Amino acid sequence: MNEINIIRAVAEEGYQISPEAAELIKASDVSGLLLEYVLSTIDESVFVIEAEHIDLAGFAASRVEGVAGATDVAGSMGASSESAISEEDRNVPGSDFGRDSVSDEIERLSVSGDPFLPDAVSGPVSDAVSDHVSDQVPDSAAGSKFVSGSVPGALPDPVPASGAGSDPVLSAPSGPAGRANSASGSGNSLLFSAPSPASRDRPFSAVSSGRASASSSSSPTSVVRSIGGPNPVTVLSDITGHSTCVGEYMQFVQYFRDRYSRLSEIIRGRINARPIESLKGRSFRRGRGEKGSEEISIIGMVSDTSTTTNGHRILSLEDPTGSFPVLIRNSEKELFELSSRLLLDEVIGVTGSVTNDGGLMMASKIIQPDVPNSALRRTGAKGKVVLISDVHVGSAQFMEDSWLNFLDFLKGDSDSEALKKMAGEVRYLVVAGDLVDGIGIYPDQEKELTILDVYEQYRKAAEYFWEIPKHIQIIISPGNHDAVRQAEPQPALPERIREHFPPNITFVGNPSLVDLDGVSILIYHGRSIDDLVASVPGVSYQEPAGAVLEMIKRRHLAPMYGSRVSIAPEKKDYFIIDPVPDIIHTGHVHTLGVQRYKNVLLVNSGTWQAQTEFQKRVNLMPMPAQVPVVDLADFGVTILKFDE
Ligand code: D5M
Ligand code: ZN
Ligand code: FE
Repeated sequence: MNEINIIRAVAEEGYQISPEAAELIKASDVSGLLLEYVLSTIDESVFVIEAEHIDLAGFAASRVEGVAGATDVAGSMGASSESAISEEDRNVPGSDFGRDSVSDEIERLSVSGDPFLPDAVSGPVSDAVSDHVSDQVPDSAAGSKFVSGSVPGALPDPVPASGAGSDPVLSAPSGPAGRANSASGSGNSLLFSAPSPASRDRPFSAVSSGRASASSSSSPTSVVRSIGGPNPVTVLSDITGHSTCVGEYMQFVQYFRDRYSRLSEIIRGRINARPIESLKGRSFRRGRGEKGSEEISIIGMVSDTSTTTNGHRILSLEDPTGSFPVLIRNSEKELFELSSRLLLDEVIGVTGSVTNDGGLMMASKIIQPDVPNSALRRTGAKGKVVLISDVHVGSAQFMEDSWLNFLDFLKGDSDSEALKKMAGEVRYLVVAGDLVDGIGIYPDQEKELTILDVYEQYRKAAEYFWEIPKHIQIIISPGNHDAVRQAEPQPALPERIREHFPPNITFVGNPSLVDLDGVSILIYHGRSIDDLVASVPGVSYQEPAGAVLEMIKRRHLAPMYGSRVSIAPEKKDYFIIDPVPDIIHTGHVHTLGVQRYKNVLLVNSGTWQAQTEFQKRVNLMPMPAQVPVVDLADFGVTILKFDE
C-alpha cells in the first residue's frame, strides 16, 4: 500500500495517522494486513495513529495463531468495536492498554500514602510500586493534545475562503470520532503510557514547555460586519470567510492551545495556578508534625476520567507542560458530584494537595470557568427579538399552517390586538439553524421529504422570508441540515442560496456572536446538546436550556471534542463563550426551554417540524410552533403558540 492509500483507509475509519506510522506500515511486506490489524486493535480513545500504536510483535503473533485469528482480524475491519485483543490482554501491566491496572496502583499508592483518605489500607508503599507508578505517569507532555499523540479529530471538509460563489458541501457528517461519549473512564489512556522516545523527538515538543503562548486569534470583540439603520446589526464573531482549517495535524495542536489558553485565562483570574510541569519531581512535604500539606492549584484539560476500585474518581488533567492525575474522594459529596458531571476536554482548575511522593493530587476544590455574578444588564434598547430555529422547510413534517400563522403575526395580521401590538415592537428575528430539511442528512430521509432538491427547499424558504416586513432585521445561521459543511464552526449559507433571500437578512456562521442594538446574542445551532444529554446527569431533551447552562459554566458551546459534533480545528476556538453574551440562543433538539443564569438569558427555541419517524423511535417529543419573544429592554420572555 502506498502512503495515500494508508491515509485514506485510516480516515475512512475515522482516524488520522502520523507520517512515521504510515511509513512503518508502508514498509511492511504485508502492509494491507498490518493496517487491518492496527485498525482492529487500536484503542478507541486514539485519534491519531502514531508509530507506538503499531504493535508489530502482536501482529506477528496474530499471524502465527493461524487462520482463525487472521480471519478474526480481517473480519473486524469496518466494525471497529470488535477487537482482536481480549480484555485480559488490555490489562497487562506495562502494555499500552494497561490504564486500569495503573490507576488501581495509583489508588493503592495514594490510599496507603495519604493520611487524608478515610479508607486507608495499611502498610508502607513499596519502592517497586512507587517507581512503577511514577514511570507510568509521563513526565513530559508526550501523548498530549498539546504536543502529539492523542490529538483527536476527523478531517473536516475545508471551508471555502469566502462563502460566496462556492458550492455547498452536502456531505454526511465527517468523522468518527469514535470515542465513547460517556465521561466515565473511556478517555485517553495514552496519558498513562510511557512516552516513547519517538514522540519526545517531535518538533512540536520544542514548543511544549512553558505556558501556552497568548493566542494568535483575533480579539473576540472586534467587529466583523456591521449594518446601520434603525435596527442595527453588528457581527462580532463569525467564521465565515475566515476559515484557515485544512485539517492538518498541527492545526489540532493549535486549536487545543487556543482553547486551553483562553479558558485557563478565565480561571486564572480566580486561582493562582502553576504549570503542571512544576509539580513533577517536587516534594510538597512540609516539616514533620505539621498538619496538612501545601495547597496548590493547576489548570488543565480533562483528558481522562476513571473510577478506582474503592469508588473514588481519578481525573487526568493536562496542560501544555504535562499531565497529572487528580483524585476526587467519594467521601467529599459535593466535589464528587461535580466531578461526575465533568466532560472530557473541558478546562478546569483544581486546588488540592499533592501526595508525598509527588505523584497524585488530592482535590479539595474544582473550579469551572463559569460567569461572574453580576446584576442583569440594562440595555437601553427597546422592542423585541423573536427567536426561532429548526424550520425544516422541505420536510413532510414541516408544519406549514402554523408557520403561515407565525408569518401573519409578524406582518401584524393577527386577530388579537395584543399580538398586533407585539408584532409592531418586533425589530429582529433570529434563526438558529436547520432552515431547511436538506437531503442525505440521515438514511431514508427522502421518504420524509416533500421537496427533494435542497435548492428548491431554500427557494421555498426564501419565499416565506420575503413576506416578513422589511423593517425587521433577520439573522440566519446554519445547522446540521443546512447546505454548508457539517464540521463546525459552519460558515454562513453560500451566495448561491443567499441570493434568493430579501435584503433585510444577515447570514452568519454557526456559532456567531451578534450585537443587536446593544444586546449581544450568541447564536449556536446546538448539536453539542445531544452530547450533553448523553453525558451529563440530569440534562434532558425536555429541558434543553439545562444543557445550555452546562455550556456556560464551561464557557464553551461544545466542551467534548469528537462525539457528535465534528469540530474543525480552526486557529481560534469559536466555541468559547467570551465575552459573556446577554442571550445564548440554541435550537437543534426541537424542544423549547428558557432559563436565566446570572446575567445571561438562555433560550432554546423549538421547531416547525412535527415528530419524524426517527424521533418516534427514540421517543423525542418535539415542541413545534412555539416562539419565544424576548423584550430587549428587560429580557422578559413571552412564548407565543401558533400550533392551532
Ligand atoms: O435534530 C433533532 C433532534 O433529533 C436532535 O436531538 C438530534 C435528533 N436526531 C434527529 N435525527 C437523527 C438521526 N438520524 N440520528 C440521530 N439523532 C437524530 P435535527 O438535526 O434538528 O434534525
Ligand atoms: Zn432540526
Ligand atoms: Fe439540527
